[in-house]
Amino acid sequence: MTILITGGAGFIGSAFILEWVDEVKEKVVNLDKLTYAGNLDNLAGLSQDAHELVVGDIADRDIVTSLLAKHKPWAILNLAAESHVDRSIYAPASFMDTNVLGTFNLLEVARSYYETLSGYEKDKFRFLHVSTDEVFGSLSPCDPPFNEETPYRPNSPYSASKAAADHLVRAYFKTYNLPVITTNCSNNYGPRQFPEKFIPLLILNAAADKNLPVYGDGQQIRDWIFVADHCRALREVLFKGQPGETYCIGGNQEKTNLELVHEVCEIIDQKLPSPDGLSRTTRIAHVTDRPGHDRRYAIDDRKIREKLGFRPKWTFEAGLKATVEWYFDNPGWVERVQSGAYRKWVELHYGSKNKKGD
Ligand code: NAD
Ligand code: TDX
Repeated sequence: MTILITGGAGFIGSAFILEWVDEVKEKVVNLDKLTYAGNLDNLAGLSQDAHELVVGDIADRDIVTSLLAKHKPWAILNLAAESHVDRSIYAPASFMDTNVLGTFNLLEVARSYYETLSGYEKDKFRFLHVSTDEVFGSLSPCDPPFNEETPYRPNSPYSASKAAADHLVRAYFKTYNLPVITTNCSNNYGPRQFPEKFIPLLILNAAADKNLPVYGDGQQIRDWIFVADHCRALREVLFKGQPGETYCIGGNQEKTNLELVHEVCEIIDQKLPSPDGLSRTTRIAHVTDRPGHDRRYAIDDRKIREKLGFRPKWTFEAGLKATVEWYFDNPGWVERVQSGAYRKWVELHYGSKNKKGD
């Protein structure tokens, strides 16, 4: 019994694999291109019997075809993506290559593979596509949260590329009966998240007494879910979800970005008082806003609660503390991730925002 996961060296993929190996105890084949966001440190310690890494591109038809023929997985989980909104604004092309064309290639190869299956193997097969709530666009403060019926209105090249992929996935169910399921999850946080994303960026900047860059007025709202809860939801969907359906996953923990910064500062001030004795909140720097910045995301997760019995376990307070602890306890991981390439991104992105982000 084997599953094929794509993008398993990234933040969510590695969390999923570590838990899968521990709890489900089935072998995972992990197809990952190892872009700047893919990190083998995330998977250190796994045996070759439990986890087999294949370095390659989901858009490569030959690699995907040979992996399916060799391992005959009962499920494909597609997590590989270019995932950072700001990078999609600077350079959208790789988002189209991976998120749209890569997903298209996986679907095409999966369709051919599915046609070779019969009986129990055919009934069991699933293609689980991991998507985001960003495809639904932006909510006003009083709008009801997103649910599975919300129309798609993506606003960034990233969310537009994920939306395009989601539409292809849907079409492969309607047209070819490929047993696909799509999940749309809210913002994840937790250990091993690349520090271009807001929460690890805040933790590492605060710990180093650097400025804390907040886009615009900081009143944008995100619904935060701890990564372990997202991974558990994915397992539930894989085992119990209905082909052709979509499931919204959220943490039910809406926060403005400024509230979030204050909570990170409070934890770090307690853990490591700053040399000048001032609260880290004095380092908040309002910088130029992200173009097309979505104002609010929120998830109505009634469907996954009622149909699959899933509800998140982690409170935001507990998850944030555990996340801060992890970054403090893993300076080697942090040091290796903050490579030359990452420093270049910080210079390019925050340099153009009055050098406040560093
Ligand atoms: P990440 O950027 O941390 O990891 C992405 C992984 O995909 C990396 O290991 C990278 O090397 C790999 N990859 C990139 N292009 C590839 C290609 N062409 N072929 C093979 N591998 C490739 O991303 P993440 O935060 O772990 O997100 C994983 C998935 O979950 C993405 O599809 C993302 O859209 C979705 N998602 C993320 C969040 C979030 O808050 N992080 C929320 C909802 C949905
Ligand atoms: O320096 C910053 N300052 C700031 O104010 C950064 C990096 C972000 N922000 C804001 C932008 C967002 O409102 O913080 C919020 C969160 O930003 P990100 O961590 O970049 O996440 P977001 O753009 O919301 O997208 C994330 O959640 C949905 C993931 O990156 C996506 O892959 C996922 O689909």
